[in-house]
Amino acid sequence: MKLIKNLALASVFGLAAAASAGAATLDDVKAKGVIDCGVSQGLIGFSNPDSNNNWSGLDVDFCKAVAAAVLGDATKVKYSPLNAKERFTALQSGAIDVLSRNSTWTMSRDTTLGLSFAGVTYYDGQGFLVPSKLGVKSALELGGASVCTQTGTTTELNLADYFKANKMEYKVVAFEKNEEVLKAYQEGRCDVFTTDQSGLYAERLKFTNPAEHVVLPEIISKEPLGPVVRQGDAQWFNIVRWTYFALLNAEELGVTSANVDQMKTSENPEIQRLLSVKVKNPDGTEADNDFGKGIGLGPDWAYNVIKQVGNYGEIFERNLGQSTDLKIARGENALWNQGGLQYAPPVR
Ligand SMILES: N[C@@H](CCC(=O)N[C@@H](CS)C(=O)NCC(=O)O)C(=O)O
Repeated sequence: MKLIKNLALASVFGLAAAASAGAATLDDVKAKGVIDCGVSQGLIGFSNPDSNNNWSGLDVDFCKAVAAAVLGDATKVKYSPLNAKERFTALQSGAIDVLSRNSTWTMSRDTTLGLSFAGVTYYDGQGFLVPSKLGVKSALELGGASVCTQTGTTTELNLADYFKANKMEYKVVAFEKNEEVLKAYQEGRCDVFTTDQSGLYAERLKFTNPAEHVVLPEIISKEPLGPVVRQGDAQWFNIVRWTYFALLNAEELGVTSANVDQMKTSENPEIQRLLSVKVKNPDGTEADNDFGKGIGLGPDWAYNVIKQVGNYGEIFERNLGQSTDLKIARGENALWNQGGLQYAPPVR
């Protein structure tokens, strides 16, 4: 209800509503005791509800991590399922506090919507899914194909670029709702389904016979997916950004949900700073090592995140890794010192 009201408001007042909703998100969140987090309408591994409306996924765990950092309780999240088209308006209007919904960081989204991307929680790229019976082995064989996709996404734009660059004709079959896209593809109303590669693997799991569909080898774009906040609230931006960095630093330092209590006695100064462990200075005075203050949070901000949600590696494995149906390799999402791109500045 609130969402619908706010969406209507946003369309009336446009960016004026965005500006007024821009400041002091931390105070709002503390006052209401919950974080309103925008997620997808259902994408396995990223944000997906079960039959009891319990949400899970990497994007959901990120909402939980922010709630743990800010409110000390990862369960204090209200999920707003949003389709691709409505997601940014929901954030602009103030209906949600953070958008954590497989959203690609692009220049126009970052600079013209009154919004800011806080990091890249998942490096992705766009791919194609086709029925195996078509015998297609490469995207370069797709000339003349009809392609199913969702409106309001980077997907439709990359599709146009790719076919143009390769001088191939194609027909778009686009829908606002993901379920309509999937239905059309499964009913054979298009030859190809295209989206972020992680999305292809996730959606294929919903099909009656997943093995009858293949993901083609080409990756046609960069899709850096990450959380988004309103522009103009530097403190909230820093909270969201440093929650993400805390997840990465915890993994790099070997701090996990299972060992974080023991880690409080670690002699490693980087771990001491991450967990705000008080230490003695050489002159005998005490350093509080409290970096939470800089983002308006308590000293346990990162401890609560790690204890309740785990580090980035734990989140990845739980939602996307080898123990899940998706079985996605860490690849570009490995830490920088393990051959990947995930890199966080230090806490100091
Ligand atoms: N990363 C792309 C695509 C994101 C996207 O919306 N993908 C679709 C297809 S997998 C999706 O997640 N749909 C789920 C939904 O609408 O709830 C973007 O930011 O535009």
